[in-house]
Amino acid sequence: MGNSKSGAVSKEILEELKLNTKFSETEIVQWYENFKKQCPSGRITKEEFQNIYRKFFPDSDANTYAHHVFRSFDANDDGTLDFKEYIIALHMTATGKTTSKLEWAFSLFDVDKNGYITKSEVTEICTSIFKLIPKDEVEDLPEDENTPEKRANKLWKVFEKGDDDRVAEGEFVQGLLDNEDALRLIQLFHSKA
Ligand SMILES: [Ca+2]
Ligand SMILES: [Ca+2]
Repeated sequence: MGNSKSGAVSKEILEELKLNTKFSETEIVQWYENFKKQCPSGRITKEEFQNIYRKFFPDSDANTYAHHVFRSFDANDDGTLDFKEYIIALHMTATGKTTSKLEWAFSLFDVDKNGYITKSEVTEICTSIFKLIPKDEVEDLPEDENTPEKRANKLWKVFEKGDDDRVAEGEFVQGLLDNEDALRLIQLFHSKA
């Protein structure tokens, strides 16, 4: 009794997570226990992550989208998600305020991680989001949203930029905060995942 278990979350990570998220110590410890149960190695690989998404989206192709989400969560680019990356991701996507969600969305859309979003990056992510929509639901989409290109065009219009321009994080967040229609186009992933 009283001995700290080697499997427990480290003090250092605990302090950092308390600082960077709104989760309490008890919550973080609980998340950690769940995480260790589901993932004894302490790291989630991209394949494991894609498997989780496949379960959430059994009627569609979630692989490309999961690939991009994984990239946006893998802060240190080592090809796995550790507990810290996992919990920060969870915080941003599940309980974050709209602004922090949009900051995360920016990193999702910034495919090459250069700090700007181009129209081709918007098209790439819109295509991966589109693949999440089950085929029989695609038929019911409004005329101006029924292809990835149309959705990308609609989203890009929000920023009032030319096709060869680029969008910085502040412009991205502000543009979407002011536009519920565009917000809806990128929020599909919050409905189920
Ligand atoms: Ca990592
Ligand atoms: Ca970029």
